[in-house]
Amino acid sequence: MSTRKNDKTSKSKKPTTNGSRANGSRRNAGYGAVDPKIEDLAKNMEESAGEFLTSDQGIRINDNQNSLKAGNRGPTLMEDFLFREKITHFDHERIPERVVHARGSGAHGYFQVYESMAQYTKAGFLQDPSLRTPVFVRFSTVAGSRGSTDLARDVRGFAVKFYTQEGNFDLVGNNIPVFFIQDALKFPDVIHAVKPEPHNEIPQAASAHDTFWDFISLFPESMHMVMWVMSDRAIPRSFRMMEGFGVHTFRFINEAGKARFVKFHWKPLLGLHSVVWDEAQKISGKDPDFHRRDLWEAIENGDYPEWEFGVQIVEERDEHKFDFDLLDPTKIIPEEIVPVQRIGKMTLNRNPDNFFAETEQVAFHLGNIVPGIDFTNDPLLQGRLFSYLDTQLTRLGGPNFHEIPINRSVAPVHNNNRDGFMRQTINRGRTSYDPNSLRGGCPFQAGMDMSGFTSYAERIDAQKIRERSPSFFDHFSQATMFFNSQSEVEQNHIVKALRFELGKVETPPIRERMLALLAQVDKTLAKKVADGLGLTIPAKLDMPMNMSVPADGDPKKFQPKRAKVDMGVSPALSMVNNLGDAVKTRKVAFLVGDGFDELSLMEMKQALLTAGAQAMTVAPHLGVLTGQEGEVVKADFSLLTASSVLFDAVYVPDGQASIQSLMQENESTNFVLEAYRHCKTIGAAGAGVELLRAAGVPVSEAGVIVGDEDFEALAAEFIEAMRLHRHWSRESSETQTGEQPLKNLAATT
Ligand code: HDE
Repeated sequence: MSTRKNDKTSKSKKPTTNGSRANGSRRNAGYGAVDPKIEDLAKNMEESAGEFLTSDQGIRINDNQNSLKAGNRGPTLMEDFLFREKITHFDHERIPERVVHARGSGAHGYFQVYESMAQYTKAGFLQDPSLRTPVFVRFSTVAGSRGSTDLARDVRGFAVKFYTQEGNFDLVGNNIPVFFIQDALKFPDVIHAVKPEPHNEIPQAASAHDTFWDFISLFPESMHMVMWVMSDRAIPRSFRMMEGFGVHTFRFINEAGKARFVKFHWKPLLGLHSVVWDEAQKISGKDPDFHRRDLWEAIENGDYPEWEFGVQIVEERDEHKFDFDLLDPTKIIPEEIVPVQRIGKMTLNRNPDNFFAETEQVAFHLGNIVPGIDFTNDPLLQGRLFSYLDTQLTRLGGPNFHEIPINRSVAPVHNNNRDGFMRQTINRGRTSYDPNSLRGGCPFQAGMDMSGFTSYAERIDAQKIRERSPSFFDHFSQATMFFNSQSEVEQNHIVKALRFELGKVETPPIRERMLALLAQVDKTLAKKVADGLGLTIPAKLDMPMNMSVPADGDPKKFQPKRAKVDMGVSPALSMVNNLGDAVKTRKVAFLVGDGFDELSLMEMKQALLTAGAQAMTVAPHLGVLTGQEGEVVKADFSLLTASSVLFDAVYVPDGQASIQSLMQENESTNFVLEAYRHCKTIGAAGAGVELLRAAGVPVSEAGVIVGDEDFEALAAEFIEAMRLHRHWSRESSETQTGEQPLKNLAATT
């Protein structure tokens, strides 16, 4: 039973004889007219259907099976230019992976503003609700290498390139609104600490090791971010179900030149959802491409992911009215203080044609901005302005990476930059300097009234100094606010995550220093983590912290302040307050064997499809399954090729014979029991309940939906249960804190 919706994009992939795509749906992928970026990329597209095989020089190849040899058992001849070309190209197919965010997945789409933002910004793409601006988005993990698992506990990159008519605007954000460090100078340190340890390159894509926690335990400004990374935000269910944040405070500038501070947000229409840590670890084995596959399949199925674009705007006169510094990237502006205005929507509706050409070669840069948007003096932002251009020189091999199709602006490019490796542009004419008279002064500068970019004329009157502002010194208040804003279940997950991570640390003093820091955030949190580690919380913070004290400096001014400001709670920070639509696009596994009851299967399938979810059969064997009335359905997976961690919910249709055949396989009871333990919605019709009982799943528990005859009502109840995403009440207090084994579920039935 394949439940995929009509495959819109695959139709468009039919090659045409002229080598370009028959791209009706690409052209009309929501643009009305032609998407300028699709047109632009088309110039570089190649498809081989109906074509001769050629060398890179265009020579038609007659034999691609044998190298040129002296006799059919003799040595290969140096002369074989076809062999040498093919092997040489292959030998050089790899480029360096990104030093951070190496593992990523991309998609194309478009952005549209809801109404003109002219009051705040003159940015062209934020003026006209009828204008669709093409975008390319790349999601990523940070620490792992290119082939690492999607489900690592990690920050997710959320980088958006807007191909605006005024040039590219890159919003290079994350799914967490703060960062570990306040000064870009510390970036290599925090990244070296989290990456696999240098002597043995262990562990891959994991922060649970000594060097990371050694650094963190000596670096209290990271505590707010640490709370986020230990929360379920760091193990999202899908890229489509996570928020995005610009992190830094930026500026909006309007036509009159008036500036305001702005923070950028992405709000997913599917709500915020995560998996649980045990599930994440198992997915990493069963399907390390889980997030990549999810994004790809959603787009192929026509379930286009959507985010609303949000802004928090602060008047310049209010810059100092907060308990924290707007320039400090370890702080958020709570939404309850400055609401997030949703000003537009981004839709991802097209998968890349070629992973390397697009997702791998895309180069984001925080410095790619357009008139109407500008920077602030956030020291992390300032450092990033250097890094993103610089890193591409090594990764993409020279200064011409802006010419790579995915990076190319749709706005025309004319300047006096010249030459360099792999230059594509053929600049005509005699002049490559400015001013010139030989070319009439062209290309010429644009006035501000012609979209010429002018930096915001911020007044600066200061001493050159290596110092942090004391307004950056409160490292704990917002960490405490984040922890206090979580539901009990979410708090327990943070405790478990810290017990896991610090439990993997081998050096005892690192654990102790961390407990002392956690106690600054919340004493109960620290106590629970300490209990799990079999330690007590040290009486005071180990010194020194933030170690760079200048010879003539006062060491105290570099020390963190204890949490003094009670910031209360921010309900917006809890994922359980942001459920959105937890049914749409979700995958439900139907456990089915031969002899299933057709009605109980079809009623549920139909109801799920109507609600926008997907139903997939998992069976003792692949091929087809025959129902008790003789109807056949296709098995999408066997119990060997699927696992409950890859699904959002499980349903067992009625049918005595079906249940008997399922029960012969241990995997079927594991399947439902694991789904139960991960708090997923489980349903069973008629005899299906026997499978739940055999697995030890208590049928009276929250989110376990059973029914006998009225399959329509059963389906409705099942879907209502799915809306909650998970049934956390099943996590007993013992299981939340970790060490004790799960209770014997069989005994409770
Ligand atoms: Fe990045 N970061 N970063 N970063 N970052 C890179 O640029 C850097 C930071 C983010 O999908 C690199 O092209 C410094 C914060 C994303 O291609 C590099 C600092 C945030 C991506 C770099 C930061 C980010 C990167 C590596 C501290 C969230 C992936 C490859 C000042 C707001 C973009 C590359 C993609 C990638 C430097 C901190 C987001 C080395 C120096 C804070 C989403 O230039």
